[in-house]
Amino acid sequence: MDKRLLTIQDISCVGQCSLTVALPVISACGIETAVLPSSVLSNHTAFKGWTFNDLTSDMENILAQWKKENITFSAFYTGYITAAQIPVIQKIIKETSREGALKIIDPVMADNGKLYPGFAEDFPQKMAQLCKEADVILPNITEACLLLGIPYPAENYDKAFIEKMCADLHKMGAKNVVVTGVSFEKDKLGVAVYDGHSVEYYFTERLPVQMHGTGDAFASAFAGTYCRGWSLLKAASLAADFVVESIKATLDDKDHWYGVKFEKAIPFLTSRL
Ligand code: PXL
Repeated sequence: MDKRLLTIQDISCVGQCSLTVALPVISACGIETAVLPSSVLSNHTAFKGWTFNDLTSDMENILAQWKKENITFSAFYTGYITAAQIPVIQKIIKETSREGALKIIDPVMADNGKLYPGFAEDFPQKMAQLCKEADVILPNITEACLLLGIPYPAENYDKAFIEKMCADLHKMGAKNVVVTGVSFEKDKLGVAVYDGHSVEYYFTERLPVQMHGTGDAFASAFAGTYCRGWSLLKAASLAADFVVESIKATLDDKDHWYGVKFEKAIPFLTSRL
């Protein structure tokens, strides 16, 4: 039986993030992708304003129907969700997992030392409960600090800090840890990958910009390739390269501030599979 992945996150109708990235990217990796929209927003929360329609009760109805149809999944990938959705997601995973189903949790909640708008101060502790059960978590450095309850170091950290962070996140329960946005040299940016034995790194060139949605593009390419059976490091490396290609495809359009043109990098991604 082929694998079927379920991704649970919001639909931001406009903004090149969450489900509008996950569905095309994971599908392009050749993996059947089912979606469970957790909320619908007019656009993501880096715009000046947005509408938000919470779909938590719909998630419960959908689960009840799936159970009647014996619908099951071989992988789960969660992204931007609310605190109230965490127990619902735990139930969905418990009740629809095939044997050995993979749980990939991107603890989307913060960047650059700050929680995204709308998340309460205690949200990271709740997200930590979901991360405990994961096969792989994909935090950026801000999210990793929030999960661990430690101060955000901005740029002031070294290898020992990152490696302790990976070990501490692993101790919390996640089997594998991929920390994104790691940099020890100013023109290189990459990922630290920890499987409970050793920390490995992959770096790309650092482009002189910060763009929205790169975390979702990374997580989606990672989920698609990891689900294909790639190793943690290989999946994280291609996902990092995919993000670089997506940023490069966006750089010449100065007005395009709200996301990355990951669509233009999909041929690159599929050529590397
Ligand atoms: O890219 C992460 C993300 C996903 N979904 C929504 C967001 C954000 C980041 O701001 O606002 C709604």
